[in-house]
This record gives sequence, structure tokens and C-alpha cells, in this order.
Amino acid sequence: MKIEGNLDARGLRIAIAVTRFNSIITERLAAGAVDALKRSGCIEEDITMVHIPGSWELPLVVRELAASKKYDAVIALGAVIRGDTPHFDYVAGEAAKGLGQVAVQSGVPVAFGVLTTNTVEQAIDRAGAKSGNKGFDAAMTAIEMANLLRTIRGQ
Ligand code: INI
Repeated sequence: MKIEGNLDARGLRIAIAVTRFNSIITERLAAGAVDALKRSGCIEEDITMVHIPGSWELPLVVRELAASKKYDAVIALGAVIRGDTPHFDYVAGEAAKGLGQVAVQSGVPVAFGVLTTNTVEQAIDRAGAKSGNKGFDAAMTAIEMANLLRTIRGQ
């Protein structure tokens, strides 16, 4: 037997948590995520967009969204750019670790759409330029994981 999640977003309720820090990048990630959701059948009313200060705040906010049981998946979007800060490693590390913990502890899929790059140019490349749009990719993963977990749980 083979089990896998499909990419049909009809009926899925999705929350997107997006940072205002580096908003020139994260707005593009959010647009990519919404594009992926809509093109996969998700309707506007089933998409909740939550704006938060920075990537450090993502785990706490995403934990609350997951705990609300209102969403089939949560998409976390941010951009941590090394050139901006000497505490890059702390912000990026805590965001990654915290989001991973939220997913495992809540049982709600959390898609990791946080860019961690050395330069602004690299972030732009991943937010709709040369290297695709990681917000779009994260949304597709959220859809697949929401459907996969539904299947595994027999819903
Ligand atoms: N937050 C980011 O999302 N990306 C960054 O690159 C960044 N830098 O460079 O510092 C950043 N810092 C803010 C941080 O996430 C918190 O919002 C802040 O420390 C207040 O808690």
C-alpha cells in the first residue's frame, strides 16, 4: 500500500504567519503562498493572513494558530538575512527549532518558509526571482501535509 498527500486544497483552512521584518521579501513570499493555495483550489475565505514583527516571534504565534484547531496547516514565512544582524544565528536557529517543535507537539503541519540567506540578493532570488518562490513551495508542502495527515488519520 502506498500513502501520499494530494495537492488538492479545496476545503482546506490555512493560516499564513508572515513577518514585517524584511517585508520587501516576505510580502513576495506571502503572495507566492496565496497564489499556490488559490491555484490548488483554496478559497479566499479559508486563508487567514497573520502579520507579525519578526522571525523570532514565529514559533509563538504559529503555536497559537495550531492550538486554535481552526487550521489544517500553518505556513510560516520570514526572511533572516545574515548581513543585517550579528544575531542571525540566534534568530534563524530559534525560528527553525521552535517551528519544528510546534509541528511535532501540536500535530498540525507547519510549513517552513523562512529564508536564511547571507545577502538580500539571495533572498530576492528565492522570493520570486531566479530561484523560484519559497512561499509558493511552502504552501504546496502545507497542502500535501494537510491531506497526508487526513489520510493517515482516516478522516
Ligand atoms: N527578524 C527577521 O525576521 N529577520 C532578520 O533578519 C532579523 N534581523 O536581522 O535581526 C530579525 N530580527 C528581529 C527579530 O525577529 C525580532 O522581531 C526582534 O528581536 C524582537 O523580538
